[in-house]
Amino acid sequence: MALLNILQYPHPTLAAKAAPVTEFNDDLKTLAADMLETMYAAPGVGLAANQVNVLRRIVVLDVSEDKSGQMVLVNPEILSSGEELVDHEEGCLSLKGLYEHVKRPSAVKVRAQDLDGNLFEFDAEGLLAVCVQHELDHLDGKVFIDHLSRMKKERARMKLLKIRRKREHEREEEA
Ligand code: GNR
Ligand code: NI
Repeated sequence: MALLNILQYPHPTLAAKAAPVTEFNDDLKTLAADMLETMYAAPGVGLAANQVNVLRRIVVLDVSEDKSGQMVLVNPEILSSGEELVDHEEGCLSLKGLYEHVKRPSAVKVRAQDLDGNLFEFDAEGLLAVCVQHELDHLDGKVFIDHLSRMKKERARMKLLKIRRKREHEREEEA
């Protein structure tokens, strides 16, 4: 098991499209285990392979409060989305410290493969639905602020720079 480095926006890998997984081998299982460990350590409720510099369609998730809900989605797809939209405040391990409201369908039907390549489907709502959509966006090179209007996105980018400057300053004070 190993902790992986989480890329920070705007790293180019975060803007790239991940390719489908075609080989369900031990490397894939190791990567998924490392991604879960990295997600829990962060801590976060989801992680997409792009965020650890791997351009393959792999997502790990756990929206439970006691680490009991871990999921690995390989080649995930949204089969259908509900009509209703909900507004949820999102954060991202690749835009640390930034939180913005994003509107998305409140429910989605998902199809994915497991680590052995077996297909499965599930219905997601609530935080799981938000998270699944957030992670699938990553696989297509999209981050949550890409859902904002140009003006709000620009403001969010400025906020992020400010957060990073403040962090850097605090780190200097400590040293
Ligand atoms: O840990 C995370 N929390 C979160 C909160 C609201 C909406 C989406 C997320 S996903 C995020 C982890 C992450 O960056 N996954 O890509
Ligand atoms: Ni994210």
